[in-house]
Amino acid sequence: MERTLAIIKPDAVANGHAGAILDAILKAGFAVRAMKLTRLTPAEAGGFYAVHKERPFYGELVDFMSSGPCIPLVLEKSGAVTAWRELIGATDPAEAAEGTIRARFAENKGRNAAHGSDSVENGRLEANYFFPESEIVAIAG
Ligand code: FUP
Repeated sequence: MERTLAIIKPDAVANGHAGAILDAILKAGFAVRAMKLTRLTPAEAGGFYAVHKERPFYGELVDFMSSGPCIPLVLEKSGAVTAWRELIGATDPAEAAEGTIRARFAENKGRNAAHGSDSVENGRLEANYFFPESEIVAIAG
């Protein structure tokens, strides 16, 4: 089954939106195969976003992602990567479609409520950045 990594980011946790975002995840038919509350160290946040290392917003992004607890989740369903990115909406909430998680809950382009993997390959790699296979729970079989 296709897998993606979601993160309910520190802004959404701090603002009390984690429950509503989890509800949207379940209503959209994703299977939650792993989930935890964690506070990333700057090194963990920096490693996760290493692809953006040279970008001007990298320092701010690492500071934000390590500023408070977040909730990484491994989600599965057919077409999970695209389905989750559609549900969270555009990076900038001002451009996110109505009803999407970022339109509903994000503060701005940097503090934007949720993360979603951008490819099937990254979905698997990012899931394993937070969860070893032994912590990704088998649901059936
Ligand atoms: P997305 O795939 O929608 O999460 O967006 P990107 O991979 O382009 O960016 C990753 C994160 O970097 C965003 F969620 C927020 C942050 N970012 C900024 O702070 N400013 C920008 O201009 C672009 C991204």
